[in-house]
Amino acid sequence: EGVLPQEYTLVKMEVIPQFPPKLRALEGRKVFLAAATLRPETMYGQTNAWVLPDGKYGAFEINDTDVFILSERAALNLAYQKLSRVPEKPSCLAELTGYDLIGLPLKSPLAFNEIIYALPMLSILIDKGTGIVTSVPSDSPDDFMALHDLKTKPVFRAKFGVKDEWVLPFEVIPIINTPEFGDKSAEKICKDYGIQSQNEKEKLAEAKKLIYRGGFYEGTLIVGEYAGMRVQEAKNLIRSKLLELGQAVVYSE
Ligand code: A2H
Repeated sequence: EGVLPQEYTLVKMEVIPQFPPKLRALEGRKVFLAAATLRPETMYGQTNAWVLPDGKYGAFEINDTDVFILSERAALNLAYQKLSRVPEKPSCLAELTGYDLIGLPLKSPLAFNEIIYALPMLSILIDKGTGIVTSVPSDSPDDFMALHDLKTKPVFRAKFGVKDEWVLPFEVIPIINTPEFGDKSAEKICKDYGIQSQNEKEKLAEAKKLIYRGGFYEGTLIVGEYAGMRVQEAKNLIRSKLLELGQAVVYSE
């Protein structure tokens, strides 16, 4: 972790009932996977959520209605940021692993896909953010390669019990254009760098740096309410709107 606090937007990805047996204790509540992102303006292009299969998660009471599924560490931080039903104390309703979350159907704010699914990603750091990541394969090289791996490797899907229909129908959605990388910048940069899988950490880190600068300073949104606007300007407008509508919360660590 760096010296400066990182401020994330936690996007509330709602778990669509009926809940599976492991989540029975949560029946009747509003349950969300809380995904930490630095790119709220990309939420139009969500194709799935990422969880770490072996990661430990919990379902925590945030207030009288909402339950967030995230790491215990994030729940503790949230409790100190006034986001816990019991002040300064996480209140856990169910202990879960990433395996329990794979395949959950989700409804996520701004996403053009009405329903998306929680899927396994092996490079998730459980001690960063919430341990839950929303996937935008148009603009994130990590997301693009992880989805590509699942799409092209039936054995990998089988290993984690991932059904074809949670993955195969989901295509990259163009949402941001940059002069340098076009409108599927993650795909382009992964091709240019010859990246073969989500395991190529060093190349992916390079790709991420390049694309992040490009997307932020040169990018223009091409979809949604702010189509035509520079990413730089739209970012905070979109973030504020998500917060205002109760579809996201601020989280720093
Ligand atoms: B970003 P930073 Cl479109 N493990 O959101 C691995 N990655 C994590 C994570 C964790 N525990 N928690 C958050 N992240 C990802 C969108 C996005 C992101 C796009 C493009 C780039 C990008 C959609 N995924 O991040 O190390 C989340 O993915 C590139 C920097 O705190 C989050 O934002 O700077 C970002 O990493 C936070 O990374």
